[in-house]
Amino acid sequence: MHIELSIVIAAFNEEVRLPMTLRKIHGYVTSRKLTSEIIVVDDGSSDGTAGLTEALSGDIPELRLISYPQNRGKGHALRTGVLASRGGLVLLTDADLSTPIEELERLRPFIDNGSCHVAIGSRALAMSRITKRQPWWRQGMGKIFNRFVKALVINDYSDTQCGFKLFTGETARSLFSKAHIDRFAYDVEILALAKKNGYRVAEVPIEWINAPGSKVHPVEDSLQMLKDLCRIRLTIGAQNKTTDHGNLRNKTVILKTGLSDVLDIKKGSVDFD
Ligand SMILES: Nc1nc2c(ncn2[C@@H]2O[C@H](COP(=O)(O)OP(=O)(O)O)[C@@H](O)[C@H]2O)c(=O)[nH]1
Ligand SMILES: [Mg+2]
Repeated sequence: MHIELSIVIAAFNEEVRLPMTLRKIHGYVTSRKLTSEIIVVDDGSSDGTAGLTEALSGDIPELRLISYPQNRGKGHALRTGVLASRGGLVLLTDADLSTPIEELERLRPFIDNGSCHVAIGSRALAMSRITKRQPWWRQGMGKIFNRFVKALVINDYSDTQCGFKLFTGETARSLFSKAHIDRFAYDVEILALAKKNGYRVAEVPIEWINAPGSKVHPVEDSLQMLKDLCRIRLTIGAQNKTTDHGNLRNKTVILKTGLSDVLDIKKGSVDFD
């Protein structure tokens, strides 16, 4: 059976937030008649995440569970899920669905019209709609991290860390098969690999309704993320140069979409204009 869309969710101790998310996604794909699979990767949870996912698969036939005993991090969980996916498109989303699933329709045109291989949700563009903000300290953390990202690895994006990202299936599986970062800096590695390998990426404004119950640890996770940024810099190298990228177009193309947002398409190997 051809699967149009794989939705991959990394879940660590998500027994509270996950059931509603899965029901909403199921309702959405059913109403849009999307042939899909929803892959929940239980990242070594110690709560009922795996059990409830299994129980829900009675009501939600497209649900697939991948579970392993030890917590390895969001990057590892998504890599596992993406490499097991079969969809023509792959959507990554967080277990709390802070970006409503309907926002897929903002990302999808960039892939459907062939202008991009990847469309990433962004909370930091002029047209982003932040209905409920993260706490001030998380916003601060995000801004500081973004400065490090720009200085050390890649300076194309206003927000690398939004959990809502869409890829062509081939692109997702190819990029994640080259990736190594297990924890929260995985997005930066994927975007650096995308640029290095000539994939075109659009940063697209989305809606964000921050959900309570974040599992991110401000000190521990921030330190790990900075360590991983250094690792990405050492392994993939800085991808923030605007010259000397072989066949890559080093030019930002501004496109008008049918949704009347203005967005940036970053660096690809094929001309648009
Ligand atoms: N904190 C944490 N989250 C993980 C881990 N593995 C997978 N995740 C998932 O990564 C996503 C992070 O979302 P959340 O905690 O809401 O992060 P925030 O919205 O950035 O504060 C959720 O779907 C988690 O279940 C892990 O080891 N730690
Ligand atoms: Mg969240």
